[in-house]
Amino acid sequence: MSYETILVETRGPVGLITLNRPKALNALCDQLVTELGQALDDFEADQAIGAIVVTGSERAFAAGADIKEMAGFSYMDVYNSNFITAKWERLAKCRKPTIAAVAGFALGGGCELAMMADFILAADTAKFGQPEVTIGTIPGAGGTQRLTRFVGKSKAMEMVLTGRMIDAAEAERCGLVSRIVPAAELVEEAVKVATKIASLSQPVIAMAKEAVNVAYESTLAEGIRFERRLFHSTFATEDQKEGMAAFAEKRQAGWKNR
Ligand code: CO8
Repeated sequence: MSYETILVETRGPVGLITLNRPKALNALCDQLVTELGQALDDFEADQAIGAIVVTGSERAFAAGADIKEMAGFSYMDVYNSNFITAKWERLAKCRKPTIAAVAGFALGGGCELAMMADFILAADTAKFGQPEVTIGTIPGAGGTQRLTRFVGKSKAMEMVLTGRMIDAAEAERCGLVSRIVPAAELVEEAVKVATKIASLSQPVIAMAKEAVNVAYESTLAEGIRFERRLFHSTFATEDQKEGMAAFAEKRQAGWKNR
């Protein structure tokens, strides 16, 4: 499939999607979000792909929703079209592991998109912010919810109410990103981490991801119960037998993804 606003490639078992609207700092126009969703659908359906990396340019992961595109929308336009519909949430719905590799600006919808990935690897140049209030609106793709869960109420409130950007170091301190790497190594490092994940048992990885995500949507007791059920389920897989046998026999496991 050919795309106009993203670049799509595979690096071994990793699907790599690069947001590519350089003149608009990768602003998330409707076409880009549609194309991103299609590329994610394709990688999800491809059994050879075990993990997905989404990245942008050195200057910007994405500077938000496309302000010029949405500026003239009326209430009825956005209500009737359910603007920010399910397709904006596509990344959050992936079953395969996803990494956002962020350099430069990740603002508004760009920050929200990065937070939809399983984790964020940040370049030392990364800048995160929810500046929507400075243009007369509020975060609309999970910013008030996911950011608050990641960084806590106080910092989320300050960021959402003032639009202040935080740099990579502050983002790491407050738990928004998993770690920081030099900008020149960002994509290679993200692909390396994704390759490591993709080299493991895909169904077991999917269960681990599902269990962590439940921590955001349930009580501790429910989450622990859910985790235990999935943990027990791994003992029904061939890969649990293979992984533990390989450990005992001091050899590499040969995963069957079953
Ligand atoms: N939308 C459209 N165009 C943009 C956007 C954007 N969000 N951001 C930058 N651009 C364009 C600029 O208009 C400019 O285009 P042109 O050359 O034609 O004038 C080009 O990109 C380069 O930008 P600047 O000249 O402004 O570059 P600077 O380095 O001076 O500034 C900034 C960089 C600080 C990032 C600045 O561009 C900026 O403040 N951008 C807007 C950031 C913002 O407010 N983002 C929030 C948007 S609202 C939002 O995201 C709501 C979320 C709703 C859900 C989305 C679901 C994913």
